[in-house]
Amino acid sequence: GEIEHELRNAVSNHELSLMFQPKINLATGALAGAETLLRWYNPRLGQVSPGDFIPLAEGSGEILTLGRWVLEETIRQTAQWYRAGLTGGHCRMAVNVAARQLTRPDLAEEILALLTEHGLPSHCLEVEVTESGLMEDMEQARRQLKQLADAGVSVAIDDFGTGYSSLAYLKDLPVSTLKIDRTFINAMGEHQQDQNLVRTVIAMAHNFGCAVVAEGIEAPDQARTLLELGCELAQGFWFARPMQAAQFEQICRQPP
Ligand code: G
Ligand code: G
Ligand code: MN
Ligand code: NA
Repeated sequence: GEIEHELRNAVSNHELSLMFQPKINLATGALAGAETLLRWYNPRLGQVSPGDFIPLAEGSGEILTLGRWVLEETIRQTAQWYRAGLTGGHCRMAVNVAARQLTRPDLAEEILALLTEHGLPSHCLEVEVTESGLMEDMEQARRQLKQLADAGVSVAIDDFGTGYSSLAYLKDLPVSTLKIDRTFINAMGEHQQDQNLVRTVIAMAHNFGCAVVAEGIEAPDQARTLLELGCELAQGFWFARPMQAAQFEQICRQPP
């Protein structure tokens, strides 16, 4: 299709950019980091949503080229902020890694080489993987994530709870963060059962030694409830929308 055709030249034509969505420490309100989100503007197609082009890129294999660009651009930008003293050990950048990237035998080496090249400490980076991404080739994923974690890169499970997968993988993987999917956060106000579900996920995460990020917080009462339930971190429109690098830099400059 036309989108796939145009996507093939997106990197070389400089059509990609990154947005940064802050993550907030719920107890203190301090900035804890950000998730980088890919954006694509094509002169013929206009702005194309990642919800539309990421699945196509996964199917065509182009996700490897896009994913490599996202990793390098995230690490380059974060290293620049790190050198400027804007993002310390408290501020970690999280990058989405697709299934097709996770099944590559040299993913971890590639990421660690980028960190070295740009002079960014490994603790400043987190990779976000989905449950379905893990399931594609569990053995390879385990190998790559272990190599990254051993080197100090954090591993987060994205969209947690939506994967219909067995939870057994949690005990075998070096996961440090669970991100509760926003559909559960959304439903929390309306149904007691959904609040119980979120409470249970938080307790389970803590039992595995993981921190919890609640995604898609859009209202202050959700933030209050999640703090009461022991959730550490929050990401959502109530706190901040995905923003350009220049705006994120401004936020980093503000005292907590
Ligand atoms: O930014 P937005 O909420 O529109 O993202 C829609 C979807 O695209 C989300 O599921 C998000 O995880 C995914 N996405 C955004 N940026 C990236 C990226 O750099 N890599 C991958 N693999 N997925 C991304
Ligand atoms: O699947 P992933 O968690 O990577 O998706 C991130 C996507 O979620 C981004 O596209 C971002 O724009 C979106 N997002 C972030 N915060 C909120 C929110 O509070 N509400 C909604 N509806 N979407 C959000
Ligand atoms: Mn994500
Ligand atoms: Na998510």
